[in-house]
Amino acid sequence: MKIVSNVNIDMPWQDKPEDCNMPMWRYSENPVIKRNPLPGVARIFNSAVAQYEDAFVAVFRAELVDGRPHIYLGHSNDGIKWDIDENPIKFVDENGEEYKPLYAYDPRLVKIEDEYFIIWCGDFYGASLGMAKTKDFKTFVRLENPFLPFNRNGVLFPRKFDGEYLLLSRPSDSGHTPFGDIFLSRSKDLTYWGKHRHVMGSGGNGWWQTLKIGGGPAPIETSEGWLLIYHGVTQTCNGYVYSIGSAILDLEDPAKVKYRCKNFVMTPEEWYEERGFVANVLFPCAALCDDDGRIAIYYGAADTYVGLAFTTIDEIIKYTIENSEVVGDQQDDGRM
Ligand code: BMA
Repeated sequence: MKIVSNVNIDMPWQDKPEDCNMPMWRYSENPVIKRNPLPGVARIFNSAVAQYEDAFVAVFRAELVDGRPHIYLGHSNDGIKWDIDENPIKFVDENGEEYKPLYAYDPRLVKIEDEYFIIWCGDFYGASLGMAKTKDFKTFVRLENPFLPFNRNGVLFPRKFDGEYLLLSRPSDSGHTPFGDIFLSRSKDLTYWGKHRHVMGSGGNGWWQTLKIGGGPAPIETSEGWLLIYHGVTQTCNGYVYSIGSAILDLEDPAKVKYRCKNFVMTPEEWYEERGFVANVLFPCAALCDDDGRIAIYYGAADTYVGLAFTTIDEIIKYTIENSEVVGDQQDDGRM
């Protein structure tokens, strides 16, 4: 299996424990970011990591002591111990004027050619996608909002397709959204987005994802297709439960689902996933992968902590294919 890696330095890793019978396993020292990580910040979770030069950078969703989320920058040599800036990232607009999001959460961080893009959910008269780019992690240029409200879970593909950027998103409402499918949109200039396609819906036979789904880390390119790690939500009498799932999208046309795992690959089990500000939430936002096919996933746990989980490309692709059930995803006729 070939993989397009995004890391060429040592990255966090632990081999699969012998007693683990799932395709993804947790870091034994989780959570990697604990409560009250810096003055004025109560919790960090749902955050993204990437290699920058010979180390790692992170964009953290930091929930302040007034309850509002903002994005903070962090640096780390090993991807585990983090130096986190004391203040939120300062954005400028394309004219160099300061731009301060009212709030910003659930950032993804994606490198495309020599630029890094941060995509988050912010306020544009309701929950909407925000986007910024940087080359040096010093100047962050905020771009136009890609879509009208309401939308969440914006995830760029790590390369262009015939000169076009591809963005996954999940149209939503402005609250706790009891529905939601993943869509794909294209843009030549990161300003005007179109050629929208439906990728996959909630539901199917996997009961863990019946309510809504949303993209997670930037998809990983493999010879089998694009590995999409995402979150799926089910509703219980005690509230929503967020698990992690996997699918493989067509390499040339990622709006087509080749395989979709009917089982979750990870679901809340540990104390830091079941107990916190919002219990029972696993929210993956980033995946590091090296040339050996090792994958390290950063996920938010219970809207309170950052956790790390591992898999390998062979393991997760095999599990996804063996347990695949593509249900109701390819019914585009007369709808596009
Ligand atoms: C979603 C988002 C996530 C959060 C999740 C569970 O709607 O707001 O940031 O982790 O709810 O509370």
